[in-house]
Amino acid sequence: MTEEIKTPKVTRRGVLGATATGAVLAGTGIGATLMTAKEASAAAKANLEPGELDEYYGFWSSGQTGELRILGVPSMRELMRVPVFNRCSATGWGQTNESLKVLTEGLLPETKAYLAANGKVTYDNGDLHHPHMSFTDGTYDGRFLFMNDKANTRVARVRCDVMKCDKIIEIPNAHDIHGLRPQKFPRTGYVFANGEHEAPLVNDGQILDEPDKYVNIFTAIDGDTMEIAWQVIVSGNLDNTDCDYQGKYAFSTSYNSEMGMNLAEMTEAEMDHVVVFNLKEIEAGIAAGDFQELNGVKVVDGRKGQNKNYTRYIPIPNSPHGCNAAPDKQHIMINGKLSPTVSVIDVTKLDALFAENADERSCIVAEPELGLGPLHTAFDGKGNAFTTLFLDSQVVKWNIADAIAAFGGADVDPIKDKVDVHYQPGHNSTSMGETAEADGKWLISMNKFSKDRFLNVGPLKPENEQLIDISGDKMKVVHDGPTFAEPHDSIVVHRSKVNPVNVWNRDDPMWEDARQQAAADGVALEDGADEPIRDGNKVRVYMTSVAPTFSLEKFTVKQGDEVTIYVTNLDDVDDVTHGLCMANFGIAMEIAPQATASVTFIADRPGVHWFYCQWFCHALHMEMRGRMFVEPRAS
Ligand code: K7E
Ligand code: CUA
Repeated sequence: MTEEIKTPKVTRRGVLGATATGAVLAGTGIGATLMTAKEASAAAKANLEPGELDEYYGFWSSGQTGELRILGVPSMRELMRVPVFNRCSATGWGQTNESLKVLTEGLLPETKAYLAANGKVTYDNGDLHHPHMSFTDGTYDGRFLFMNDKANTRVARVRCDVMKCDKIIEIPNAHDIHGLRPQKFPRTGYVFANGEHEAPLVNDGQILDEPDKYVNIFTAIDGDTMEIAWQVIVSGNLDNTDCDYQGKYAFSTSYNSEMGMNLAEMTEAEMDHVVVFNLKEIEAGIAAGDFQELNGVKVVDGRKGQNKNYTRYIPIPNSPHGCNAAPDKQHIMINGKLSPTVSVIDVTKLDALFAENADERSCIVAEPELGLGPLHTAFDGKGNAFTTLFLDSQVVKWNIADAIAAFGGADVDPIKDKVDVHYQPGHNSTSMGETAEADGKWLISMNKFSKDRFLNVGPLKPENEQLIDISGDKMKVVHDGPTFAEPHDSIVVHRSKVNPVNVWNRDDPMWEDARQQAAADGVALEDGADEPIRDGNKVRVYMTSVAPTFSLEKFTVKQGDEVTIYVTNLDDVDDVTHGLCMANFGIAMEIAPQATASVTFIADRPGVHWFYCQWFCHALHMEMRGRMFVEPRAS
């Protein structure tokens, strides 16, 4: 394939004649550096004109829906849904061979056996809470997005060049991955993942009511290979996590330091803790052989009382939840949840905890009382922090330096502003706020309830996300945005950091299996084959598509054949995506420009069956169809 195909000269947007300059600039990634005077002056303008492009990408979780969503910020327009842990009818995610490879290759053997016993090859649900981008030197680098699945103990990666998931791994030993963050410095590097729910270390049905034999596991994954680097056994459970800007420490909150098995036991103690992980010490311990190997993973023991330098436990009131590193590269906020406080850790005081066994609380430099139910904190890069108050239904803006001064006895109120949100906020996020380049323009408040804010759609209500202008002294709610279940978290990334392609590269590894099978069959995917290729009762059909036709108007197979259809989309103009839907066979998939996709099924239905293109592609899109003829089984 030629270079021309990889960088099409004609964009559909250009053809349609809509503000083509902006599109071309954004598409090349130059847009951000060549921001117009209008953009620069409108620091906090939420309403975009039709055709205007957003300044930021928002990458959103979807909780129990299991997908990643992409929004434009500040318009809050939903731009894309990227299926990850879920099944997707539109794209064929969970059905195409390419997606099934991603969804199955990282599963543990016992999971595959469990699924097979239930007639499945993979899970079709997930609970995606925390999407975060890879870092280089303390800021986003536009390579990958990483995200957790609390429902089935997995971690996934999405490629930012094509915005498709390319890796999913199941985490052994741990249970129910919740908190997840990529290493900020020097790069990602590690992806840290918290197992939230306690279980016996060897969970084979021998142990139930012996809580002292239950553990929780902290996992470091290599973000480049998506292999597990190491794990740490901890005391107490693990909730949210973050890491510093030095590449030295990671942090995880624990709301169940009690290791309780019911609500009363879990909330019994006034103080819980945050675990500090010493990355260099853990690496050194593993190099020195101080680990046990469990399910193929090197696991070190970082529990309390081990007299090891892998971990320290900082007492925190009371069932802490969110864990957020400030862009000043010095402070980590631990959000108190049942305590009205946020505890501020100074990372420069952590070395003494490990080297000199200093008192664990000596690294706490502020603990401002902010209101009821602090869950998560975001930052503006100007020394202020923004904390969600779940019970108060508010966001509170407070000054970090003032909070430290007040903790030292100065008579200063760190709280600068409070704003009502609707209703009950969980996470919040600010523009570039979890990087060293926090720019203090926008805050998203992700609220768990919308109640009366939108037209009533029945007992199940949408959630509500609110866009808040934080560019001035006072916060200003400027937009309500209903969303479906359930956005826990988001990141707001300047568009200069992300530069997806418009058209797939034919060399992409995503369909390597198809490429190899075609080569073995003596077929080039780009040419297709005039006749199905028979291999016992397996039949392979190689088609191409060019709007508005498939290369085959008909093909014949036998009842009971295992049929694999490969479609290679030869169109190379952006946005000319085709589909293949095999009517009454439950088969549908998306094939974007220059991509190959494939799907396999048993053709156990004799007769004429139409396949059609289900992605609108042309004025003659309805005519883009063909016939599969299934000859009846000889009786
Ligand atoms: Cu919803 Cu990040 Cu899972 Cu807090 S977590 S609210
Ligand atoms: Cu091709 Cu619609």
